[in-house]
Amino acid sequence: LRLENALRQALERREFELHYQPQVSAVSHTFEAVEALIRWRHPTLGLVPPLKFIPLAEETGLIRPIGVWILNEACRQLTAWDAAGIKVPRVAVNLSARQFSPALVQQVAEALHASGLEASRLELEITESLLMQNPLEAVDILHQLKSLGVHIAIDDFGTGYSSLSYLKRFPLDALKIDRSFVDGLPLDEDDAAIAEAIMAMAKKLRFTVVAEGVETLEQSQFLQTKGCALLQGYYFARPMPAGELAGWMKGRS
Ligand code: G
Ligand code: G
Ligand code: MN
Ligand code: NA
Repeated sequence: LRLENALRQALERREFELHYQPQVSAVSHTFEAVEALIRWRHPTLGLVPPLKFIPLAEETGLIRPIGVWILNEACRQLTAWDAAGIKVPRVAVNLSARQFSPALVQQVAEALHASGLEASRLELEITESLLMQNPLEAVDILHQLKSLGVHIAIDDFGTGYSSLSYLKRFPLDALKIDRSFVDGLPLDEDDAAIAEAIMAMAKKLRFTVVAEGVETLEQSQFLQTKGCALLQGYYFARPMPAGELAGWMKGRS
């Protein structure tokens, strides 16, 4: 309960921050996007990772106001980078199932409007299980989000139970191969088979593929050879505070 109360106050006290992890082109390694990842800078506990508080935020419903803050902050940060001449093409934001309601469309529209960010520079990451909880409602909400112009990606792809027939019906732009399948690349034959199958299917359905958890040059090369478009992982960069991104970009050019 103490954690719950602290979480309740954290928004007012501005204790949340977004860190950003780069995504690069698999072919050219050029910088293409960032994924926003929330952290809680607790006054005594220090930097609390999302796995320690997002589940509680989801149970208590606090994820809804926190989710609104995340959307606004990510969009604001991109336009702040624009103003500073720092070129960050796109930001991906994670959504929890509890945020995925008809109200979300208005929240996204407002975050875009308030920041002035072009909709195509915002990507929303959702999970397969979220979509499969209520596929008909999900299709409807996704179409409304798409008509705003935002991109939609399926996060942790391959770990949920999505019906492949639904993939075709959802208006999706990208699949993110879960890092559990990237781990064993290129030598583990099962991981390689799964990663290749996802990329082959994505190509037919014209989805962009993003690999997460890329930690080695070998993984990066394997994924590029098999047609993965974007790579994200410690091999390129860890998630970092917004203020460190410009330095990271400079350091690699
Ligand atoms: O940032 P980290 O690498 O510890 O992320 C761990 C988990 O927390 C991931 O599954 C990620 O999807 C989730 N997470 C991180 N940031 C956010 C966020 O802004 N919103 C939601 N809903 N989940 C997040
Ligand atoms: O579930 P989601 O994909 O949104 O969360 C991404 C999570 O993966 C974050 O916790 C992020 O810190 C973590 N992550 C990002 N890159 C790597 C990586 O190369 N290796 C590992 N082990 N974790 C990573
Ligand atoms: Mn994600
Ligand atoms: Na993921």
